[in-house]
Amino acid sequence: MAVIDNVDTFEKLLAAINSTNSNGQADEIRITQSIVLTSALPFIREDVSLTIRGIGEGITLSGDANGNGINDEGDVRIFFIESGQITLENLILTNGRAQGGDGAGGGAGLGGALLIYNGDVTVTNVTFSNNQAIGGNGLAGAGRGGGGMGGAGGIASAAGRGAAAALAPGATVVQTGRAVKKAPEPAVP
Ligand SMILES: [Ca+2]
Ligand SMILES: [Ca+2]
Repeated sequence: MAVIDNVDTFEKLLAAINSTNSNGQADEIRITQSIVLTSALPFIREDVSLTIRGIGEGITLSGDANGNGINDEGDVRIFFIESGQITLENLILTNGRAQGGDGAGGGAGLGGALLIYNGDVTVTNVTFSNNQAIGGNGLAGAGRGGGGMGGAGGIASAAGRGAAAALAPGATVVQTGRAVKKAPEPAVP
């Protein structure tokens, strides 16, 4: 098992995900400082199992990529889980943003903090706060695509489009411990 300790910057977190994804081992990434993502992280395509754990109280991962302290355009989703047995533990996920693509009808914005495309995900003692999922802009004023629907306070059910988290059909998630919305997560119709 590979343990990557003292992850305290965005660059280290990015490198840790890239190195654990395909190393043939079960891994643990230990985050020791709160981190603001400056761009989207790599997809998690873990080959065995991976635990991402905050060490200590109040370890926060923020999607506030443009660094202005609010959740707005230019911010990013925090985790995209494509595969693997994944555990997220002792973390606060905040200011994550999923923005659907623009175009005819507009794309759905899925899972502001956490999008689980596939895999088995366990979420333990994780707080979701101030995340948004926003549909893209449609053509000719047709309006926005589906976004921010359902599950604003936690993890949406299959095919949900939750502001905090969304699961694709077939993905599974187990949630234990704290998972509390701290601030309103506006849904954009
Ligand atoms: Ca691995
Ligand atoms: Ca921002």
